[in-house]
Amino acid sequence: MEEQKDTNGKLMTGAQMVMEAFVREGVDTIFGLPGGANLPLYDVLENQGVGIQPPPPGVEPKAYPIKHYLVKHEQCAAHAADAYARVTGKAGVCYGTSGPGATNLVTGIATAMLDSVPIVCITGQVSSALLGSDAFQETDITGVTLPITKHNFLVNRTQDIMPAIRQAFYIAASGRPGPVVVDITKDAQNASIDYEYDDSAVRLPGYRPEQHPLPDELEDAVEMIQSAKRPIIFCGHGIIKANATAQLLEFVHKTNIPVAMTLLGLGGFPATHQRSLGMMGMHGEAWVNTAIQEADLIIALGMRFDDRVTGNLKTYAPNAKKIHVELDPAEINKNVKADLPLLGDVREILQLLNTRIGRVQCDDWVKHIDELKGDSAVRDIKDMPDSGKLYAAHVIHDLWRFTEGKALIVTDVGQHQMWEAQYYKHDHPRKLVTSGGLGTMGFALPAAMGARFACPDDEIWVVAGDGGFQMTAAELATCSQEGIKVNVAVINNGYLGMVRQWQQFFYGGRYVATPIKSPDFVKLAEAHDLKGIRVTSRSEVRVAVEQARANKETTVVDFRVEQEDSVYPMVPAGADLDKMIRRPVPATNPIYETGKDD
Ligand SMILES: Cc1ncc(C[n+]2csc(CCOP(=O)(O)OP(=O)(O)O)c2C)c(N)n1
Repeated sequence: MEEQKDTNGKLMTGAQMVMEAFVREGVDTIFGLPGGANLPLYDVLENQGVGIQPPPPGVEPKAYPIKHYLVKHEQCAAHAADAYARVTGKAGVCYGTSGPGATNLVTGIATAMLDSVPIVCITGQVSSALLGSDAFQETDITGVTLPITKHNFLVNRTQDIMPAIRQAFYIAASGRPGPVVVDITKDAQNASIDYEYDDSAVRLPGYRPEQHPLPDELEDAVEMIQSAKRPIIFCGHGIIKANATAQLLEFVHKTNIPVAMTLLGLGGFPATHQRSLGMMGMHGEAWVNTAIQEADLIIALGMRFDDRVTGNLKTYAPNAKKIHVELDPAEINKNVKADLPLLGDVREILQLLNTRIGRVQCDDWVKHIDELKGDSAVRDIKDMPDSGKLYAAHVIHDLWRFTEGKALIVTDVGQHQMWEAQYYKHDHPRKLVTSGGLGTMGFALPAAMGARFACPDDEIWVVAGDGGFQMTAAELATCSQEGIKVNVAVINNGYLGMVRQWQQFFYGGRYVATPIKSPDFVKLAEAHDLKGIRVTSRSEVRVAVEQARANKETTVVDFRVEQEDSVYPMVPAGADLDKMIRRPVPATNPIYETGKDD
């Protein structure tokens, strides 16, 4: 390609353009791993920051004000970018080289897609002359990621780089957010051209991310809400994404309607609020699921009626009219028929409703739900006397107490994830990072690294199972190399616990391929120049938490918990929502042994 001058009289390469676009998009952190096809993008990171945008005061003129963090596996780069986005609300960025680098990103991309998280993944691609020739490390990554991205681009001309990246950030973050891949051929990264930055608003014909409800629909909603006798509000992930917690609180204070949360909605409404009912669904609170089946109105805010939330659709909330507030038209009537869809930004819609709404006469209903709690407290394992045994619920409950509910928790996937949801009471949004939709084991540790850079002042705890932790435990080396401080609580039960639980309940207790042997996690931490602590009884939990907090380096706490405990309640997959398997009451439960109280 013919070389030309840029607007400052300097040549600009495609790789420099990527960085220039990043600076303008406010990118400060990239997670990735280099290879042949993205080397120009790496070289420019530290050596050629001399583009059209001068660096801010105090920054070396030859370096861009962007820090790259080297991971051990590209999947982890995508998870780190994902968590960065979940806690900041702005797009996270990751890099992978062509071929295996790009395909390693796939699980992270799918995780972000299922939870509507904005990430921009830049992959290196073989040079354009080699495209389609099965060149070394060539993979059609735009083809591979088509169903798991909101959009993707293959860029093989330098002049197309800047527009593609600007569009990628716009698409990733606007409307219902999601991941975008920009695959850039190596020759496009290397070539230099003259370029004038176009800072006009990105316009994409046919893409209309904004929706607004009609005034008539709002009036209908007010009427339905005002005349309800047994209403429930559902707080979904959309509340957190739209930063609508304050508007939801106002709505609840005005109407007095109780609120149930989805897993990803936890923290969108304060867990300790008087009107908070807790989580719904497969491992939701028993009284919540029962109340949903008895409700006469559901006001669903920014959620998508996932099968883990509804159970059997045929019998789901049979008496309830449904108002579904949602940004993505594709979600309306997808799983559950909406009597009144309100399309638009949930924050804006709540603001509009708040100007029209008043108190709803549902005191009897609130009292009834309280009664539904019935014997739940006596079944609650956290309230049992200390029998000398350590239960996962104890660990999470104590972690909540000792961190005063203020830590940012990043979970993996499995039983521990559900116990976290039940026992760590989140009062603030963006303080729980968890893979809800895809349920990706291995997510937690790399995601915690991303959260670390997004929230340097937060106390961060990974809560992971012994199975999932081992999937990405190599990132302990990244924590060590990059000086990343997080605390890791491994809920070590010697099993792929959630699958073991399914085998116990539904496969006659035949534990095929679920018992697992793990390394000594204390030694594993020490092998990475990090700290490790082992805990085998409840009385040791406090000291371990305090020590981990005090250590400067990442600390792994190996909590050796009861091996065959299960998460209750449980709605078997596809069963009616109120047909739950309950934790046996203590006297009849063989796993309890009475011991002296502490
Ligand atoms: C990548 C991936 N593979 C398989 C699964 C299926 N799966 C869901 S939970 C689970 C067990 C998790 O075990 P562990 O990490 O030890 O956590 P625990 O359930 O014991 O808390 C498995 C295998 C998954 N969610 N993700």
